Amino acid sequence: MLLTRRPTGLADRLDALQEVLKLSRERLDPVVVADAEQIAAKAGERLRFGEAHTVVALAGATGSGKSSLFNMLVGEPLSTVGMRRPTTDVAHAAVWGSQDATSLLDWLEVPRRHLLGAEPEPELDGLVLLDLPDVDSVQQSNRLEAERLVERVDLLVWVLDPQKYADAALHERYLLPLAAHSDIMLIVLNQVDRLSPEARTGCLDDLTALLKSEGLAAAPVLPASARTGDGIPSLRAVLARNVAAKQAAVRRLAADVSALAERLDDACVGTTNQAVTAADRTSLTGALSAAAGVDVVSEAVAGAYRLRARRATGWPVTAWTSRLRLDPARRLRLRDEPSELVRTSLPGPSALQRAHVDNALRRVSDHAASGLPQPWPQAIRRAATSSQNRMPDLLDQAVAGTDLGLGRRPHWWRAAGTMQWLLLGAAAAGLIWLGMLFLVAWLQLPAPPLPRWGRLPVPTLLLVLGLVLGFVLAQICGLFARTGAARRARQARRGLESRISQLADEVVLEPVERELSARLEFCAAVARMRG
Ligand SMILES: Nc1nc2c(ncn2[C@@H]2O[C@H](COP(=O)(O)OP(=O)(O)OP(=O)(O)O)[C@@H](O)[C@H]2O)c(=O)[nH]1
Ligand SMILES: [Mg+2]
Repeated sequence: MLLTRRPTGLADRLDALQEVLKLSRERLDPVVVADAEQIAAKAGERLRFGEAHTVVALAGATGSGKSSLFNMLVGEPLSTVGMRRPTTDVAHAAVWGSQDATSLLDWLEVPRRHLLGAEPEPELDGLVLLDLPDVDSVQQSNRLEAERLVERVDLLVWVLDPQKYADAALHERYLLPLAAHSDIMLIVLNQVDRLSPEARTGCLDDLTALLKSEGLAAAPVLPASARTGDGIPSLRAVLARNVAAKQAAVRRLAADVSALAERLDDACVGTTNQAVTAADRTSLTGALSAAAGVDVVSEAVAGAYRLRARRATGWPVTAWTSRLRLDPARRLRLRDEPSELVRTSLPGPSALQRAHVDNALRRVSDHAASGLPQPWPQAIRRAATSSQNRMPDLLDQAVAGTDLGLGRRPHWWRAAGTMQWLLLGAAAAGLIWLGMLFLVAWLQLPAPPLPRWGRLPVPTLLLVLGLVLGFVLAQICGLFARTGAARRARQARRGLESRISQLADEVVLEPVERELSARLEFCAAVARMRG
């Protein structure tokens, strides 16, 4: 029954609404967001005026007798009751009691006010009764004024008459959408003096059944007559109970929040365990790695290693040619010291690689959004693709910022290089020595003593061993260099892939996961809005 149950935790429900609002902006339909903002703002404003007053509106179609009932309740012909339809075009307020309702009426924007004082009806102290223009008016301004106040008041008294009580326009446009507000609604079937007792019962039964079918069973139906005064004491008693309870404002706002939660709940149907799968993560990282040119880069790392090893450890007799060749890492402007601030000269992703990235992004968002209602699929897709245009730059930065190991020179290069020069030096010494011997022999001078090692002359040994060992050392170093290059390439690939998977997390997967958790938070907050 009207206003006997206390809605609990309106403050918590309004907090939940604020949270929903935060999560809704940029995600939900702007119309719904605007409605939610309006309800939140209205709640804040209405609660600021406190619960001392209960604002009740007499609403309904033209000629139903709103102004007549208003006058009846006030006890004076304050509002014009006329033959001309519609009669009332601006809302009119009557205030019972001594408490100042000026600011509340200013907020309601009702300038026509009548103050009745506390006497002679103390039980209605705090009642602010509004006579509204007709909600179904041919005058648009009347309709807007009535609708504006229907949105703001604490308690709605719908005044129907025997001719138009089932009027489809009124029911579809106002009563049906207010089903969640039946707790703060009262239906008065006015002008019952015009009905025979049987017709009156039939009419009331019919109206009650109609309201029930519209989900408004909780709204009490009172028969009344503004002409004979029939039913007015009951109406006055219901109003007095509500005024005394001082709960109508809170209940109205609670009903607004509930109705809004009902609308928002559309976004919360469906399964709740969506996540980015490991397979999607792997395929995205794979597509991004390919687009970043990981193959080309690791190939260049291996090539640079081999070339640099040859320059450092190769047989000096032939290794000088390696200095003429361009370093593959330098050619791609891959720095020894990684820095995200410089660009490489990698060619950028091909059309095919871009298409693979697009597919991987679509797979991630499709899986994450599967089974979810709008706006989540759209929000998730937007999150997944938010960095799509910047992706080539981001990938290049990732490559430039990865330590590819190009700055590291293995110790054995230096040792082998030194050894190569020593061997070359020995060969050169042997050669010069032999040359001197040849000159001495040619000049027919006595041969100097020739040291031997076993049966072999030392200079010959120096020349031959210097050359042969240098050559052999170069071959061994070449073998090591090939293994080293393959290892470096693998390390570079691992480094790049982990950097790129980090990038995928940052710019794709985390934004998608943020949307999924936003959805969970949103739905939890919507549930809390219901109280
Ligand atoms: N018989 C009878 N006539 C009524 C009753 N209530 C109102 N009327 C008449 O119905 C007509 C319209 O009444 P109003 O009070 O002006 O109706 P309203 O709902 O304020 O109409 P608008 O201001 O145009 O929206 C008037 O002629 C009233 O005398 C009633 O209970 N019984
Ligand atoms: Mg009127």
